Amino acid sequence: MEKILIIGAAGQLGSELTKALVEQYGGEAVIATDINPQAANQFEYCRYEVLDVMDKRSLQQLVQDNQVKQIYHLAAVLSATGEKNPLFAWNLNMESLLYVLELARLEKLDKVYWPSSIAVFGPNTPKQNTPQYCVKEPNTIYGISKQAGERWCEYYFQKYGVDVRSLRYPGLIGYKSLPGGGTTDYAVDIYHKAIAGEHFKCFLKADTLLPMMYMPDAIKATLDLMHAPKENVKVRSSYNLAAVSFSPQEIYECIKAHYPDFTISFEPDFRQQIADSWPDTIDDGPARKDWGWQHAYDLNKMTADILKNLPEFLIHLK
Ligand code: AKB
Repeated sequence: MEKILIIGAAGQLGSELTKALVEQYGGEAVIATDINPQAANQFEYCRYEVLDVMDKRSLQQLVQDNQVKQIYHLAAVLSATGEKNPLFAWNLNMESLLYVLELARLEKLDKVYWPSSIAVFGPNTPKQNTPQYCVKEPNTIYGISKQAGERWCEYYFQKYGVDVRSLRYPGLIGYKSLPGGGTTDYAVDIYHKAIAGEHFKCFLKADTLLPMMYMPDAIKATLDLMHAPKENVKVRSSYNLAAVSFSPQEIYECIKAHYPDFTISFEPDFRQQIADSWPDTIDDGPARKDWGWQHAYDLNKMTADILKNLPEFLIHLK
């Protein structure tokens, strides 16, 4: 049986995407991998292997031994963590992508998925309705690695016909995993604090507008793109993708409508500069036109869903 391999399956996106892939293709068809051995108990519904993506040989072996035909390469160091150790972030983000693209070429894989991000944009990018094609000049190492990665993806498609597909995710918000070192992750943490009855200290200013997306929309976008007929996938670097934009003040007010005693204070740190370099809103017209992208969740609908499900999810974790 042909297999789908997920690298970085225990991360924020990976844990939910792996589940969705198992629902579509069956547990037998999916191999989840992550560097974290403790993550095994998260994957009762499919095979789990410990894999360091920098271990080229093990990755190749896994692909060859299991008739792997698709790879979702999700492992990455995110923006805030990347700034603490830029060379490590560059190495991991770039080298691992190159291994995967090269493997896809040599082993003639059917498809590869690799996530990019709004972090490819920088301070000279138009901030409102940021178009698909415009000045980028990212100034975080994460953004630089994503921009370079996009160029590699397009190169492998044009030069070698590797069917690699990619999305520039906005900040992703889910309740099934904890914040993972991103600048937009304040919008994950804030729900945990509200439910725990704790005060929330926000590391961004109250009015910092950023593009965001609820996880079910992100999963849908990813699967829609991967299922789109090849000829419809016209952007081979990475597609702009959007749902909602909001600020810390706006998400706070939305949560406060459910938890009236919830309190917040704003103490911006180095992540403010990262957030300030990213767009306020994104124009994702090409994704909507080429493969019919539509989002379903706005801030209110997302908040209601998270506040309904998170308490039960946390009980389950214990
Ligand atoms: C981050 O904040 O680093 C990520 C991203 C926007 O790619 N969530």
